[in-house]
Amino acid sequence: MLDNSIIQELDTHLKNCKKVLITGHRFPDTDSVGSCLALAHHLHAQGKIVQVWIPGEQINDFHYLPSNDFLTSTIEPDYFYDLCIVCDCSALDRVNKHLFIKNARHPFTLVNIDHHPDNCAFGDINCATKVSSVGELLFYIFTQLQWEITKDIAICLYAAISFDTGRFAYSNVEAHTFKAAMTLMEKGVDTYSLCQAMDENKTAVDFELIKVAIDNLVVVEEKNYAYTVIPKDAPRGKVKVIDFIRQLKDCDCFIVFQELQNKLVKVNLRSKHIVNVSELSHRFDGGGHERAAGILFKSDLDSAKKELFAALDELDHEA
Ligand SMILES: [Mn+2]
Repeated sequence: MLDNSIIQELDTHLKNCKKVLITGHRFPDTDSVGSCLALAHHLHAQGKIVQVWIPGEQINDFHYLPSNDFLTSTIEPDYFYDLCIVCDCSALDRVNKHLFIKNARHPFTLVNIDHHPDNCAFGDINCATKVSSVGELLFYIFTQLQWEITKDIAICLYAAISFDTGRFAYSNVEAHTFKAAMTLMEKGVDTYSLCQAMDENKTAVDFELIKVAIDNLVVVEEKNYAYTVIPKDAPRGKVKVIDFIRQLKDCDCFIVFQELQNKLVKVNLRSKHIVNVSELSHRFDGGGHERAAGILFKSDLDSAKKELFAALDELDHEA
């Protein structure tokens, strides 16, 4: 999985640091935040000062993760950390407000822990490999270094893995993913309650949003894709629309265009077997995995749609 020398190097730096900043990507998800928190619990137990910084985002959405007050949306400018860990990011600019890290004047070691195939090794220490989730990767790091996996850490890692594998359903699941999940469950994770808190928690507004998504669903049968559009005045649900759309049968590629504001469109991409959505997203400075990726278009909805469909057509012709 990971080179042992890298894991040992990570261990040395974690042992020697005093003050740590941990962060993940913008539009945070449970893999990113769960991984950050698992590391925070470990480092705190080792006597380190730790903050998990998720700037400007809804950190309350992750209430089901034991956070021990590590989680913060703002960081003091004089929080001089000597170690910074970035989880679940292929590049540093995936972090919201990454300039706080990039332009920091004090010396620190930058650690990159990620599972994206396009990771650009931006850290001083790079723990990046292809595995279901950063949660699963951390499970191996914890195991190999014999770091104690407490119940709180197990909850964070299990939630991270469950999220990134669509509750152990996606193509990124391997036999070792289940083994990791089993070991974590044995540490006392109440997987049923956790699953309910993570997924079976939709509000009426979420369902109104799903209604908009279904109303706007377009199936382009001859091109093997389906998409929907969420305009900016749609109900502000938190539900992941793409997870519903992707359940449509006989389609390979799924797209959700979500208008965040004027000339800012977030696009979620999923595919089942054929389209490499990581490659597709790279054409627009996006990123992700072969079967799940995202793009942020700084243009209006119509242009975003046009550009993306043109690129999909091109891929189709290249194939
Ligand atoms: Mn991830």
